[in-house]
Amino acid sequence: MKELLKEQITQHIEELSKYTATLGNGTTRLSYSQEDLKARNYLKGQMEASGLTVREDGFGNIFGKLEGTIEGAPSVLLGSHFDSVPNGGDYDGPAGVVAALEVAHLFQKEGLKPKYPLEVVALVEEEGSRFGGGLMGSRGMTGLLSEEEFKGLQDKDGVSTVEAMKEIGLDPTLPKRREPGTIKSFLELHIEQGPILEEKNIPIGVVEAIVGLTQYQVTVTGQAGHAGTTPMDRRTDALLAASKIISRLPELATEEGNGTVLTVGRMNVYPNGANVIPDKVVFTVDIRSGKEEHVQNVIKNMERTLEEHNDNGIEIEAEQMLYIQPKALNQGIRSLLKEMSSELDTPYCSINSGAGHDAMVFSDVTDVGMLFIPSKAGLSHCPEEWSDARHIAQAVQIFYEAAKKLTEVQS
Ligand code: HGY
Ligand code: MN
Ligand code: MN
Repeated sequence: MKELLKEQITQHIEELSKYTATLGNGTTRLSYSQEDLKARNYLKGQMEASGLTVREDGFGNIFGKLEGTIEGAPSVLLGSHFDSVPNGGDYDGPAGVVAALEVAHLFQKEGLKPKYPLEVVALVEEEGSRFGGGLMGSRGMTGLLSEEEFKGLQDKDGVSTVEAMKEIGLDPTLPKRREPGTIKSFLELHIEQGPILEEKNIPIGVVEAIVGLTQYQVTVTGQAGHAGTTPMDRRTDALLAASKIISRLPELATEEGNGTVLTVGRMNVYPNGANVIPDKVVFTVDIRSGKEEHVQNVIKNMERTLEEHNDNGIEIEAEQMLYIQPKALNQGIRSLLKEMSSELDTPYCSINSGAGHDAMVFSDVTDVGMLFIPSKAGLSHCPEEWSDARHIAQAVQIFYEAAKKLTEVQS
């Protein structure tokens, strides 16, 4: 079974990797893009082929459901996201969606009759690459993102979520928020995106906790001017001010210590002309730590740093796009995943997540379990990202055994 499963997984990943706006230079699959639509149609086809009832919600999240024998019972939900960062890898998100597809396929092949429904989900906009913030599909489902906030989101060209959905034929009027009582548990496979499992040569990580994270969008405003005729002492240069701020921010995380990290990952300069003094700079600040107090401290010190530079005509605004506390995952499911790994003679270890995941959002409303598999050279969010289909197959088998218990398959 393993070899066939591995082949099937490889095929899924290869097919999904074609749906990118940057073929040959990593996966760029933004939410509600043409690449999203192609991946969406593929995933829906695979769900239907496994006998699942397929639907989409008002965010464009895709669900494939195998009904249970208990009428109206909550689902055991498995899945991950299928959007990407710009020029990202083939596995961040899709590894988890593909694993969920294959668990459902095994349920169909074995003719299993679960008491509780088994449901596969492919989530949108986890990365926030198009509309900012991130974890949009799962936050929308759980009510962490309101309908108004969702409708107010726009991409860098001013296209709203609702307009973008309609452009690929999605219906934003479909039900959005999912009643918490309709999810019995949530399982997510994800690539580790770090070096630990590979260095330990262990195929499976059982995730114990996920870091807390926040993301800000900072706007620095100055005055545009002519690069040649404006004396140096008469400038209000937004890019110069932003550069001074950005050079200081990473030190705030280093000074906080305890594994706290800070990243300025995206920056736009306006009007972006070589002979024009910039009048506006917009950049992002991503702060994470295992303990909430460290995130809070860095936020406080960042705000103080911004205040210090808010002078001489420079104006600074900081908008919080996302804030999620650190999350410990469900003890019962962690134990179940360890037990199933042992029964399958699959080596595993406990691990914490430095990356954010939809699992951390669902942990507010249901019991959540998460498995990691090794990332080659610990690389992710880049075209070099790679994981072994054999490890995905091992995770599928663990989830398959766990899902049989969680859905209370009738023997
Ligand atoms: O940013 C993250 O941790 C995830 O890849 N969205
Ligand atoms: Mn991811
Ligand atoms: Mn990611």
